[in-house]
Order: sequence, then C-alpha cells, then structure tokens
Amino acid sequence: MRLMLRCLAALSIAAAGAPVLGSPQIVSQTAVGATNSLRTFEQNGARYIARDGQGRIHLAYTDGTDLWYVRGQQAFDGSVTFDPPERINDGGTTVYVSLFAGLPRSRAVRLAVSEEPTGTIVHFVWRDVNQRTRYRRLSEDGDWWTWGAITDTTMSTIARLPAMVVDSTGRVHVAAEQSWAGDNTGIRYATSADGVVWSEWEAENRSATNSSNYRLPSLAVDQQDRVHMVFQAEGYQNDGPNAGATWWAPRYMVLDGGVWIGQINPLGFFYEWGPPPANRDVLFAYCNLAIDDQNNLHLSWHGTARSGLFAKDDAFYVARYYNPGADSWGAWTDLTTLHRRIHDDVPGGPIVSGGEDSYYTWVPSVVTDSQTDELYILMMFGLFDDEIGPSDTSVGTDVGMVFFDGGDWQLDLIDLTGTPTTQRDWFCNSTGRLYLHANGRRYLDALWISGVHDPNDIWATNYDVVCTVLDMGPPNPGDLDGDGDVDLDDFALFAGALSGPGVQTSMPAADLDGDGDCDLGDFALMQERIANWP
Ligand SMILES: [Ca+2]
Ligand SMILES: [Ca+2]
Ligand SMILES: [Ca+2]
Ligand SMILES: [Ca+2]
Repeated sequence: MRLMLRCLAALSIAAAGAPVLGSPQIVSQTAVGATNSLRTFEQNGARYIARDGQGRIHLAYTDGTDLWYVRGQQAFDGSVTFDPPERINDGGTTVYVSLFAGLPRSRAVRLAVSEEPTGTIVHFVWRDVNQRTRYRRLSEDGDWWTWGAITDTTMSTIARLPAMVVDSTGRVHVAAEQSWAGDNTGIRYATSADGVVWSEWEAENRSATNSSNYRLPSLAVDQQDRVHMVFQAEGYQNDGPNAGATWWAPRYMVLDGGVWIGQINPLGFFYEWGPPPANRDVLFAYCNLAIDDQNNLHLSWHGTARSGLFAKDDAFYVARYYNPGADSWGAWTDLTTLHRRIHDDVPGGPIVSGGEDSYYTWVPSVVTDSQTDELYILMMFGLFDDEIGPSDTSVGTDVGMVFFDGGDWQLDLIDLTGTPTTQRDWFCNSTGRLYLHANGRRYLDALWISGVHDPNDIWATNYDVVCTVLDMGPPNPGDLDGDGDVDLDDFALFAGALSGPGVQTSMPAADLDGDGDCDLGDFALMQERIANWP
C-alpha cells in the first residue's frame, strides 16, 4: 500500500510539471560531411564511429568517391567541435560504388580504435574501386597524428562489406562476405599484427550449414582476445522442410587459437526463429554484435519472425551471459522484440499484442554501458519498405532508440533527430560503448544520413552525414563525490554548483534534469535522491 501511495504521489508531481531526472538530450547534432547515398552506413554490423580512451570522437564516411575521416573533441561543458575532414584513400583507392534499387549504394569504410603505448590508433578498412579490401591507420604520437601506408588485406576478390575489430595486442581482425557475381560462397577473414603484413583465409564456407549465401558479418572481441562473429546464413539448412518457405538464420563462430569454430545457432531454441511454416519467410538480417565489460554478448538484428513476410521487419535482441569461473557462456537468452509493429499485412489478420504502432524498424545498433547494467539500442524506423527506389520521394524515416534500464526494456521508441517527418534519416550507427566524461556525465555518439531525395538526379550529393552526441546523464545521479551513495557530502558539492535557471553550471554532473543549468529544479531532484537513498 505504501508503494502504491508513493507511485501516485510521483504521478501527481509529474503532472504538475515538476522536474524529472534527465532523459537523453542532444548536446551536439552536426553535419560533418555530405554524400550521395542513403546507404553509407548500411552495414551496421561494422562500426563507423568510436570514442578513444581520452574521449575523442573518431568517425568515417564516404561522399560517393572519396573516404573521409573526422575527429571530434568534447569540452568539459559537453559541447563538441569537429576538425575538418581528412581524406583516407588516395587516387587509386577511391570507393567502390554500385546501384541498389536504382540508387547509389556507396557503403564502404569502417573504423576501429585501439590504445597503444604511444597513443591512440584509428584503423580503417574499405572496399576500393578495384574491389580490393584496403587498410590504413592513423597513429597518435605526442601532439601529432601520422597516416600510415595504404595496404591490401590480400582478401580474395571479391570480399565485400568488411567488419573490423582490434584486440588488446593491437592485432587487426577483418571479416567480409566472399562474393562472386552476387553469389556469396563464404566469409573471408584477414588478420595483421601491424597493418602491413596480412594473412587471410576462408573463415567458413556456406556448405557447412547448407546455406545459399553468407552475408553481413559482425565482429566483437572478448577479454581473452577471442574474436566472435555472427553473420546471416541465407537459405539456412536448405530453407527447412516446408514448401515455399525461406529461412535466414544467424551463424555464430569464434576464432580461438587461430581457428574459426562453429557454434550453436543463437536462435536455435526459439520456436518462431526456427524453420518457417510453408510459404512464409523467417529473416534474420543486419545483425550487430557487442561484448560488454563483463564479457557478456549482446546481439541485435532486424527480421520477420513476427510478420513472416519479407521486408516487413521488426527489431530484436538476444543475450548470452559469461561465466568467469568456467570461462564460458550460458545459453542464448532474453529474446526481446525491441519494437512491435502492427502487422496489418500478415495473412490471417494483424499481429496485435499491445504497445504496437505502425512503424517498421531496421538495423539496430547496440551500445553497452560499463558504469551500469544499461543497454541502448539505436535503430531506423519508418512507415514504408526500406528498399526504396528513385521515384519514392516522400518516404520519411527517422532515428530512434529503445533502452534497457538494468531491470526492464523501455520499449517506447524515442525519436532522436528532431528533423521533419518527410525527411529521410537513414541507417543510424553508434559507438559500442557509452563514454563516461570527466565531467561525470555519459555520452552516446551516433552517425546517420539525413536529407531529401532528388528524383531527377540520383547522384546528387543531397544527404548530410550527421553526428549526434546524446547526453545520457550521470551514471548515478546526485553522487557528485563518486563514492557510490547520495548523501550530505554530495549535497555540499551540489550547493557549490548552483548556477540559476538557464545558466551553465561549472559542475555538469550536478545538472540532474539535463537542461544544462543547476537550479532549483535540480535542487528538488537532489533532495529526493538524498531522502530516498536506501
Ligand atoms: Ca556520494
Ligand atoms: Ca558518501
Ligand atoms: Ca533548469
Ligand atoms: Ca538543470
């Protein structure tokens, strides 16, 4: 009964417009470049944006010809400034561009960041105009950043859509689709200790699972430097036993001691992701794999287990938890539908189970937080098919987020961009981790494409490459001295941070409602935090 009264009191306060602990706030939304393709960040199994150990933001994109690198710095007050773009490729290694559904598909460059004794190294891979998978690094040394030579990963022609991770020794791991005339026969793997000398081999052939194609690899490295990979197996087990069905399943492998070892299908024990019924599709696609600080695996993807219809997608999540004593992982578990569309188009009537809306969702990216048990997943959402063509001029899409607060998933999509609903905001990609700034607040970085399609010129550079930095608030609001509790010692620090309404505080962690200042609204929240501290 007491709990109930407390909840009612909280509701009435909220209704009166009282301040609430801050929800995600956009602190920086910057067009860092321009491109001709909606699909620049389409392979969301790879990362295009990362933070280094000193909090600098590194990102890469293509303008349709060249590949560009941009570095950002975040000041103590949370504001972000970006340096001018630097070209990654040279004249002979411009980006490979194709057409898809009549529109440019220049999805090319990915990056990873590692920390070495001399400083940060930013690693890039891309597929060049000659369909070679190229590598280059940018190395910090004192106050200088030095570009290394462009090297060839020696991956067999044609390896495409590379993903990349770097382990704790600085070794670079790259995986890509092995494609021949659109026929994806396997997954290639290339590795190098120095980014110069490469070796490569076939990680696996599609024959291992009786699949017709292997696609869209995503990589993550664990604390013992084993590399985990998930990719899409199209036509898995010959599509299963039922006529007219098509089955895309995940394939999961681990590189241990230089050998790729096939693992159990992460969705093998979930009925709805098993062999499709006759004349239905079960699609697993565009997966994003992440490993958190406890070595737990997190996997998100979009797919059709709810609709059973191709391209009628929802977004999903599954986890695998690490057991440090046994140095192994338990079963894949916690399957969650990250967003639920009302599928009016499903034979037999719409799938409605509460909390749905009319949006499809695609290409989810996982962000873990080493300070809390929270997870954030960014995705693209919209009302139409994602395979749009040149004449589709009014297709609006947006970038959204759902999150797991440590206890439950908060599944209401939060629209992050604030752009007009007629605008195309496509293929959001995020850093793999929240960044805890020295100012006490956590930041989430995302990269996406935004613009309006020109039906008269498909090659028009009509899209902005947008970097959004979200303020996710302090990990433990009110704990200003960082000793884990919220008490009168913290309150003493808080009193010194009071700035007044609309005035930037000198202690960003004391801005509990996330509006930039430290005023009486934050004071009320601080009182509640202290009063309710267990
Ligand atoms: Ca404290
Ligand atoms: Ca204390
Ligand atoms: Ca205020
Ligand atoms: Ca405030």
